[in-house]
Amino acid sequence: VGRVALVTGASRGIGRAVALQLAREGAHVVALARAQGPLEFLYDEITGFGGEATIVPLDVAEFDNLDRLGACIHERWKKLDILVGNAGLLGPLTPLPHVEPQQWARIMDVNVTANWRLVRAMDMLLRASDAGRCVFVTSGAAWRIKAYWGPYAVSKAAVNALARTYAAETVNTSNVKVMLANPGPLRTDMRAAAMPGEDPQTLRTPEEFAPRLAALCRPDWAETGKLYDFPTDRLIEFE
Ligand code: NJP
Repeated sequence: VGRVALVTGASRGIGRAVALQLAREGAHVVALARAQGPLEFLYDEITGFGGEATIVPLDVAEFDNLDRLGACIHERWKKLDILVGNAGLLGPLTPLPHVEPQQWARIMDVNVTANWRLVRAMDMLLRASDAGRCVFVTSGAAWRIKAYWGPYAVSKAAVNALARTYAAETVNTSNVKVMLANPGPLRTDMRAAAMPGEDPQTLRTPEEFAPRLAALCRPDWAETGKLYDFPTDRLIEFE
């Protein structure tokens, strides 16, 4: 069996580019998102160049389904080599007092709790790999605080803590490495929704970022608990 990679939010944007990159590098990509049509399109593209993929049309916030997905991956491969927690939601850009409770709950479910549920469902499978690699896509919004980005910033700060905690829990007991990746502004639907006046042509693309993220997933990647910052092309250590 070759390397098996689970990528969330693979139907478009950054996740789609990462799924294609990992498939080109020889991984069997398990591509998860809600929209089935774009996933089928991705499947055709990957198998078209001789790659391997399995598509999973799922809402990442349907937590029981993540446990079931873990059971399916266990049954088929007995391991997971790469987990990319990329699915994310921008949520409302509004002052904190105006955020609706359901909006707050949804963004935490999708951006934070789903990633913890993935860790919970995939931990044994990542440890069963001889070089388990886990990358969570975060955002500079977590530390470059500005008005109206509250729910998103809070959710990404939580993702940072989640990844670093998982790194601390795996560092001495497994071959698992856990990284954060900050894409910076990239030409995607999410960025266009956040910055409607911006010219997308001025932005770098998910296809430029994907090889850098894929490098964090290679078996020879040795770092854990750090953040790869694409805008500066630097590794950032905490503390
Ligand atoms: O976002 P977008 P990006 N269950 O909206 C999926 C971070 N980031 O590629 O379900 C399952 O184009 C959705 O699929 P679908 C950002 O925070 C970005 O820009 O079919 N999947 C789609 O595939 C996020 O964490 C920038 O609608 C769900 C994907 O997620 C990651 O990068 C800068 C889902 C979202 O595609 C990808 O963002 C930065 C659910 N409930 C951080 N909800 C940037 N673009 O500039 C959504 O610093 N998805």
